[in-house]
Amino acid sequence: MSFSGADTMRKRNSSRVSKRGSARGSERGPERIAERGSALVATLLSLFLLVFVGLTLYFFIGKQMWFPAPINAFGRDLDRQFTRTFIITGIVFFLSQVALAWVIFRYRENGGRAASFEGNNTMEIVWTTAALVMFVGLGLAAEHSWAEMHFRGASEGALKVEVTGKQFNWLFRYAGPDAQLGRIDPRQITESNVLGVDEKDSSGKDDIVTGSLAVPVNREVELTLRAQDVTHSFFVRELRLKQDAVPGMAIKVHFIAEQTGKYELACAELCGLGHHRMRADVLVMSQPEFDAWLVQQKAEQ
Ligand SMILES: [Cu+2]
Repeated sequence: MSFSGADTMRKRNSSRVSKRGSARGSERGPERIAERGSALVATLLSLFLLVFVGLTLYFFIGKQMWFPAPINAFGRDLDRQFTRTFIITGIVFFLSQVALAWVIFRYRENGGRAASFEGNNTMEIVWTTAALVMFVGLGLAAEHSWAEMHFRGASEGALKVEVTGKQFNWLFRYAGPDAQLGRIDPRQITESNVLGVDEKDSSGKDDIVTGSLAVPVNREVELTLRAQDVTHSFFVRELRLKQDAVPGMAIKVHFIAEQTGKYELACAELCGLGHHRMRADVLVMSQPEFDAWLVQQKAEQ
């Protein structure tokens, strides 16, 4: 605003104020604001940004409300990738927010003329390239773990378990002594044959259906995920494993749990009113314990 422009503005403002006949002393109001500028607002906004950045960093670096420790190789890989991503995006976040706070304070309104910018091609190219390099680089760094999980199947000796999600519980099916799971025929689903194991397939006669997922420690497990009604999602935090179970599909995932214990399988797809209670125990145990568990499950059927 030029000197004469500011003068005109002041005159106009004060005449408007006097016309309205407002309280005594207010005629000097607009002038005082112009002198002081927006120092208070700019300072508060900059401070708020800095506090907000500090709190965000505290929650991420201090690992407040974080994941439990992983119990498999894939989980550790995924955590490393997670950390890499957080360090890079965290530095960008920190620098850009602090720069924003500084710009808000440094270029606050102070009664002067407003500046205008046209844009800067060099800057555009620099940050677009930086973002591209960052995303492609992170993708390449994760390529090995991704391929390990999605492109390589389970090895020969893996324990095969079928997992079925339905509103609102999980069911697990183990092969009996014949080591073969019987065929599934949805038309044969009844109250006593909840999974619809085909009566005509003899390999299904000795199958064992359970309500918990028990697996031997340090042995590869191959899961085949199915869904009977809507899409559900198989999620075990400690395995860092999350995979949708989709009606009409048989999706395979595999893992090796390296630590015995009891973990939680939670459905991670909002699948209906009872979604919140769609959970099951994942029991990682020694091979002898697992064998005994399976015998006991069979006896209970
Ligand atoms: Cu569900």
